[in-house]
Amino acid sequence: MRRSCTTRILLLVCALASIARAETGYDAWLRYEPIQAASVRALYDRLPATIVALDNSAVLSAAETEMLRGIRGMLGRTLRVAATVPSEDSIVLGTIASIQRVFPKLAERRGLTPDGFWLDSTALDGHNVLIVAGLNDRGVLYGVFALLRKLSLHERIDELDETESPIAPIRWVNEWDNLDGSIERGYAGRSIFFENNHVVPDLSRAGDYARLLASIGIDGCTVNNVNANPRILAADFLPQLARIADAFRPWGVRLSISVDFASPKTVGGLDTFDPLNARVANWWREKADEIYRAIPDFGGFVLKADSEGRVGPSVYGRTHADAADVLAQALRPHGGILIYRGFVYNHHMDWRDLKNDRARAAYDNFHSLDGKFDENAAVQIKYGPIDFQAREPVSPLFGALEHTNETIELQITQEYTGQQRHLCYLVPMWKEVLDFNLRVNDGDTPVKDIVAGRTFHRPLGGFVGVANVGRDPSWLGNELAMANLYGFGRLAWNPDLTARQITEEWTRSTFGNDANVVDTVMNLQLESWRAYEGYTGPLGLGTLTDILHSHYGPGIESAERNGWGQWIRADHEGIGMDRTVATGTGYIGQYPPQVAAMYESLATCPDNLLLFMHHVPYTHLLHSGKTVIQYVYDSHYEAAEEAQQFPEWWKTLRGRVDDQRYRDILAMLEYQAGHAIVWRDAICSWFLRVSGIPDAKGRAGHFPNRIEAESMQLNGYTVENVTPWEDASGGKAIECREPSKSCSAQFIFDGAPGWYDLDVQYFDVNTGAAEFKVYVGHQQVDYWTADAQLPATAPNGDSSTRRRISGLALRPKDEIRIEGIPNSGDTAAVDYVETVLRKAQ
Ligand code: GCW
Repeated sequence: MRRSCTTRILLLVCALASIARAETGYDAWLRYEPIQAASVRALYDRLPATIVALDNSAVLSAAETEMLRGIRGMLGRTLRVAATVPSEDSIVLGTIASIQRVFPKLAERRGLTPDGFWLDSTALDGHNVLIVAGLNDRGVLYGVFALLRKLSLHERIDELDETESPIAPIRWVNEWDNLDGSIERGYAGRSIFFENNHVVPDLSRAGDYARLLASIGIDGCTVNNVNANPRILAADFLPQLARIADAFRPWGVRLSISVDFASPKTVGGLDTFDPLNARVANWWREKADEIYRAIPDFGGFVLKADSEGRVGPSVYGRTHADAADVLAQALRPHGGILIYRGFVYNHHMDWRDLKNDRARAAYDNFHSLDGKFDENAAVQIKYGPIDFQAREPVSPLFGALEHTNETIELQITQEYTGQQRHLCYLVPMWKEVLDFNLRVNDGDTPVKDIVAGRTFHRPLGGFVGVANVGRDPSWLGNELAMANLYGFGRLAWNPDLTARQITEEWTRSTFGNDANVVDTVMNLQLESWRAYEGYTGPLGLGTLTDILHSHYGPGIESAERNGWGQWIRADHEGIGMDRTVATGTGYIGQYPPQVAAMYESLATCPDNLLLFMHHVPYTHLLHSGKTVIQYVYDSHYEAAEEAQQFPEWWKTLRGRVDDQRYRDILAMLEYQAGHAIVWRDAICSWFLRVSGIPDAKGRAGHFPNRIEAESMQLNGYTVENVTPWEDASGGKAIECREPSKSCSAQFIFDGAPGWYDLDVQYFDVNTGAAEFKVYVGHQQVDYWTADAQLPATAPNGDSSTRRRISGLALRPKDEIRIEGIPNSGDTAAVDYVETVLRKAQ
């Protein structure tokens, strides 16, 4: 009695906990929201009540459990689990082979490739049978997720007969997690895998993550940073890794790891790591054998070598193929894969030499090695030749390896695209990349077909997304950013899906089927990349961010005059890298002839890549008829204005989305709107100063209603220069540098009487949490703590933040005073205040 009561209480607690947890974003697109509308429920009236799995492997059990969970959630029914096919209507899960054994009369299904599935609602032996069949177990699991997706999209399932197979075998995510628990370029908290140089004791999140991955067809996860800690291969670490693999296994996700090329020496104690040395080859072989004894379904290794300070084969004068092959051969007997990163370049390049060009590096390093990589090795190529910028042309290396397996590397974690604080939905960009026709050998050769191995009939190939989820409840630190993870998986499965299709699927399963919600969220998502590109870096310049540190806020000249090679070559007359064959670095010549001809000529080079390919004067006329400089001003003003609308669109969903996600997302979009203005002003001010050409529309450099903090009456605050200058209005901020004091800045309002928004632009550094109070006369009208975790220790474009105090009734001669209370290195810095009239009174 007592026991059953406890159990019941426990169940209730768990159920409540899962309701409470449901809207933190943790369940992402697998919410299985109850279907309320009778007309929709009626679609599933004839869904069989009984389910049977024809095998009891871990993956099939997970598939069955998922089916129960989904039907329970969406229809409120608990399916009966049968051990054998019952003599009533049923849902049957199994591999094609086992299904055909049970139903010999069933028509044969051909044409599936591994991981593919077949959904069939049919009548057999007088009963309705809903078959979820896969070529392998993983395929069955994917079939279950596909079926549940149909329910969450309110689609019919009573006349199904469809098959799907993935375009490519490699559909992996890379996580750049360090063994100490930090994550390189991770923006959502610490690692779900590691802490203190150990695997964490509780791997339930790793399992839940694998479930999310499986639901979108991802079959592999590399758990540690490509800048690999050699300890990953230490003997005592292996059992820990095996625990992660155990957590992944029911979901058909294979574990793989990044390795350090010097491991034979650092871990193995050899005196060399020369890939052509027999003892080294032997060490890798034994290491692989040892790993497979502990993890029989281990996926393989990822290797970053000779790049950004990582050691590589060049130490011994060997090639990238030599390095790849020694590892590939060790993995081969076990069916493992070696992925070699193509992101190899010299980061100490002489910027004074106008012929130097980092964009050339991947092609220059790899194309002559074509055909030298083993069959179970693949070269992993970032989509663009530089580094995950908001816009880049596709890497010419994709078209240059006809006898080598390739994977494309896309970045889900938004390193250069707003770090999940900005909404920047990348599926439209990825679609452009994947659909881009490189015209290799004058053929029809879109990137998606090349990397899938179709174009050159390669045995391997595929898609890798750098995901970097963290311990934040919403996995990526922002519920809307999860659409990038979802979209990556869907494209890796089928790159022919349209951006709209993917977005709609994600939106409906994440937020429900309310038409207003669906429209608004889809618009936000689908507009966001264009807007982000528009206010950060136009015309192919890349994201004009601080490339030396944060990769976040504006930092234009950080790209210039250093060895990193992200140069934009701006001077007083013009801007852009000349990458032509005729007069520039020759990069354009790395493309097949038709594409090269398009980029080489100013007449045919698309505007959105103009400054990536050419150096032109600011007065150069674009195809659109605008000058380059006017385009820069216009795009920044228009895109920043669009970002101001994002929170307004979202506000129309109040009451239609659960409160927590409504508030979280609103706060994020409001922050983004403010930061878009920081970007707009930084870039426009910089171009105005450097080019000396004014904005024809009179906006750049003119800020009506703005009162610079340095012009206010200051008490305790001192005026300081901000670096780079364009990151603060007027190049200056005020800071309260005496830790023991509070400081104040005040001014007299001289506008017309009315209702105003008062925007306080302040700097939120992450060393401490300063406090701010704002007064109108004697009345305190706002208070906040600057405790956001932005990537900045000083006032600059990373920390610049807008606080909007809306609905203030102001009168001429009102004294407006800001009081800043510094805290632990956070100097309560302020840039300016703007008063925006909303309604005259
Ligand atoms: O984009 C750069 C990142 C590095 C990263 C590197 C890479 C893991 O800034 O943080 O290192 O690329 O892709 O190897």
